[in-house]
Amino acid sequence: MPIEKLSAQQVEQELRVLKDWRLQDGKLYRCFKFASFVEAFGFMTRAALLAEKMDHHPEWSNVYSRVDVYLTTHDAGGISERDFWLASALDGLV
Ligand code: H2B
Repeated sequence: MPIEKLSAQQVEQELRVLKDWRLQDGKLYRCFKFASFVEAFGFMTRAALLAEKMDHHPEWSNVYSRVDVYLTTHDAGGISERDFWLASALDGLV
């Protein structure tokens, strides 16, 4: 069963629950800030293992203690439920 892109209204509704996330450039976006590079990298390590388990991977960049995460589903050509699953799972890691 192919994963489906969510409608703009569905995305808006889901975003009401995930307070720290917003839409940016058609992707789900959150900036994670940590106390140090090591903490940021620890988060990225845990996130990478989780992403691999879920077979859904983040687009991200790291500068020192900051990790910018962008989620989208290439297979669906937009944001899907999988992005929201990963977003809440990432929230659970901090
Ligand atoms: N991650 C993300 N973020 N979007 C995808 O569409 C996606 C993925 N697809 N991880 C998966 C892997 C797919 O490319 C592989 C072949 O399962």
